[in-house]
Amino acid sequence: MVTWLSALSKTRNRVGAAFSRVFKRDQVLDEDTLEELEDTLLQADVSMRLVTEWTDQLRKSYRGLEVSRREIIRGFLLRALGDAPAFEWPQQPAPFTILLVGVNGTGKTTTAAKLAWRAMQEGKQPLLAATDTFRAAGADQLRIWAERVDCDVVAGQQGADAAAVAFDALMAADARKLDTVIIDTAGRMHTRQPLMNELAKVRRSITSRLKRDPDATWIVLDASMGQNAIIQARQFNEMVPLTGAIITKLDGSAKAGFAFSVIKELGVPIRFAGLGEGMEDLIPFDPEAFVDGMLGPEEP
Ligand SMILES: Nc1nc2c(ncn2[C@@H]2O[C@H](COP(=O)(O)OP(=O)(O)OP(=O)(O)O)[C@@H](O)[C@H]2O)c(=O)[nH]1
Ligand SMILES: [Mg+2]
Repeated sequence: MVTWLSALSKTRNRVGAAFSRVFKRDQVLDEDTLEELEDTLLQADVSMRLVTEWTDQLRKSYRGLEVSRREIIRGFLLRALGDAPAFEWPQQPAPFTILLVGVNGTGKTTTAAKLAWRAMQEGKQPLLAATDTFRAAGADQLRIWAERVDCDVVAGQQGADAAAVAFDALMAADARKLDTVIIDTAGRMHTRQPLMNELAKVRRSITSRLKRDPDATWIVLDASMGQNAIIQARQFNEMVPLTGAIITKLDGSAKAGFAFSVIKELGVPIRFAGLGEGMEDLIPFDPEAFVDGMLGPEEP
């Protein structure tokens, strides 16, 4: 199993040197050090607004002081990740229905299967729904993963109406008394209006069957996209109101700093994070582990 510390090594390598210079207790916090910190945070895809906010606070309060700054910065970062309680698989309503959306290749299909596996670890009985009917391979890929996690799957034929497949899956969940439905959707560019309309239709179909909106609509964001992911997410949010995000491929990215923008600028909690390709590498988002992974272990 991949750890936060190893998954975040690329981001940490990028920002580590600047952080460690800021943290040195015996050195006065001078303007050069602060500017270097600013630059490296920007390189890690923390937004300009947040970087300026943090360094301004450091400048105002701590310049020239010989204080332990690690805890101060750790505090900024943790506060920026908000105080949303960790996700817990709810008992009600049933079937708890998760709609996964996002641009092409971000990790939706594998994430759907990994979520099903997680749900099963929590004693849930999930059903996977493959509504990626654009390509035959879309459904096949989910079927293979579903087999691996030993989870039922409802899949549409190639070319079938994605909204109808979602509807059928919810009916099947009722018939089989399954308590959780995880709906994979085809990847789509946020700029392609017909495809975005189709996604809105999938959501409407879920709403009409459940008589309520999907219980979770999570956008799957690829960490290597950095700030671009925020632009995509805003467009998705217009068509299908998002209630959370999943960040995948943190292990391959040096731009993990965009996670702060997901919470601060998009205003949705990060529910899970992908730290690797294994089944167990999709784990509940843990703000403290994330921040410590970014800062690295405390130096003696
Ligand atoms: N290293 C790493 N790879 C991941 C992670 N999550 C997904 N992947 C890989 O990303 C690739 C794409 O994943 P898919 O699940 O097929 O992505 P998708 O969003 O369903 O793609 P489309 O359906 O084409 O839009 C696969 O090779 C996954 O194994 C992760 O957290 N870390
Ligand atoms: Mg897919």
